[in-house]
Amino acid sequence: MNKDILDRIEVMQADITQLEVDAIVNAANKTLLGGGGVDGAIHRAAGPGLLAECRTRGGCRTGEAKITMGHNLLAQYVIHTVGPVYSGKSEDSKLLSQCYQNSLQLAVDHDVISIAFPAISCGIYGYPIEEACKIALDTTCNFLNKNKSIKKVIFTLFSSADYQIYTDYLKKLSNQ
Ligand code: AR6
Repeated sequence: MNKDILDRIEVMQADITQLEVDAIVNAANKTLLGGGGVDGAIHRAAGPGLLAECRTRGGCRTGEAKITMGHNLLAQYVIHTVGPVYSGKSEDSKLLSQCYQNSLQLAVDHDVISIAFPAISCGIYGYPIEEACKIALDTTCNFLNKNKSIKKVIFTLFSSADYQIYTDYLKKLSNQ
């Protein structure tokens, strides 16, 4: 994998709500009206203004993405995307890839230079982290190869086990 692309990717064990980036991505649900997991943490940190803005968005389909302001977060924007509920069918991977692709495209459309992702679908929605990690990194590398404007994509993992899976796959890509 091209070094210029890998240099724009970072893996971090952190709470995504604390990151000072242009945009953070939320693993939301179709209502966009908040929930548990990272969605709940983002809404708590952003304050009630985020929910008020989300109410105006009319929900979001699986695989698609919508953007709001970051409100009380350090990030200027929140990009809300809805990952698939893991079913083991082949369409899962297509939809998860679309989440990354559509979030990155929305970021570019809003002149975002730095963006952080959580492991979309890997909590409540049950996507196996090893498979999801490959989809996240492969889709992002393809996108960064075609688009030069985003300078930093941070993959934020909560647990050290998930962090290790991402780090190992990134290392594998850098040896290819
Ligand atoms: N920072 C970074 N990662 C986090 C944080 C955080 N603050 N909190 C959790 N994670 P999940 P999903 C990790 O369940 O599977 C919500 O109710 C977590 O360890 O948040 O896409 C929505 O409203 C896991 O690896 O999202 C939907 O109904 C990853 O973030 C549903 O959950 C994603 O876990 C979406 O489920």
